[in-house]
Amino acid sequence: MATEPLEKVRQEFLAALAEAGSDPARVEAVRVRFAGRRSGLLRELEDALKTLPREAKPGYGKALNELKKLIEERLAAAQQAAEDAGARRQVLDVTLPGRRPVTGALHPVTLVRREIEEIFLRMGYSVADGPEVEDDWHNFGALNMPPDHPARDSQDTFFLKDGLLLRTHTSPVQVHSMETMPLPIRVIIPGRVYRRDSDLRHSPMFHQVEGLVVDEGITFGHLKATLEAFVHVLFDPRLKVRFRPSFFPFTEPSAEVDITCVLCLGTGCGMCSGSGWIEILGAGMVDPRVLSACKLDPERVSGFAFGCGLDRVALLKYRLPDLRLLFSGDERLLRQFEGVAR
Ligand code: 2NM
Repeated sequence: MATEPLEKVRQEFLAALAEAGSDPARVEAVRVRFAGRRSGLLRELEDALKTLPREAKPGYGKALNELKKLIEERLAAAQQAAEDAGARRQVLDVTLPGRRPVTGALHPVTLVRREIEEIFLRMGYSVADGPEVEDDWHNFGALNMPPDHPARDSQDTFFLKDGLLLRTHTSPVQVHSMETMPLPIRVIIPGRVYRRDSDLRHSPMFHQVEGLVVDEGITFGHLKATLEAFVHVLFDPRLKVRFRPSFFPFTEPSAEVDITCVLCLGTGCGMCSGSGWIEILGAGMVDPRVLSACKLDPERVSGFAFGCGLDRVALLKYRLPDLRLLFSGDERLLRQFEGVAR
């Protein structure tokens, strides 16, 4: 039979290809040997067609075309397999440098909260928390805010049903502490607070941290030293701390506390409106009426308390330009805090 050489080549091809496996170089060698344009075996078989007697040509030609088709198809499949295997080898290349896993980042407010907690824990305080939904007594009444006090105005407070409200400060937790903790009391209370206020500098929800110390013999001197130590550890030991007389219903005397501007260190800049000072805390001696309301004897014990806005501290600490960034959920802000794990 004239087609015998075709069958031989077919079997050789299949054997060679099986042996080449998915090694790209060996698959290529098989291609050159069988389907190479200049000297491949297929080419020789084509040339042989011309030398056949006329009656043998149609049968040979048909078988040759089938063989060509088979070789082309099997080669293409083997080349694809070799390529896939190569890609898999690359995926598994253990010598490649590792890819950094996507990790979360702590929110700047969480970072400063934890930092502040740590500072006060080292000074012997404990961290307390309490409900965000409070009653009138804990948010206002016990804090020496009579019913007609402007801070109770519905402009500021989110009132709920059944006499409940969203706490406007974390002070109600201080009230709970005084009602339940044994002396000496040393607590700080970080948490969310709510006020009906929303503009460039105010968010209806913001974060506060308040502190409270109650014991026999607590003085304004203790308050000053505590807040100075706090500011020096949190920001910078070079900062000055200034107490300005002020008024809060729940403390007497009361003060607003300024620190040297953290941006210009006192020379005056946009951040401090040229004054060199930034207000960061309110503080004072717990009013005797508040102590009495919490069943403590103002003749026997005294205390100091302070409060500050965590969000503002986060802006100062991380030099962020806008309060609204903190609540925008913008990943680009958070990405900058990746790896600032604390
Ligand atoms: C402030 C400023 C001054 C404060 C007072 C009390 C309590 F419960 F002891 F009376 N808690 N927090 C206080 C005092 C809060 O925030 C600006």
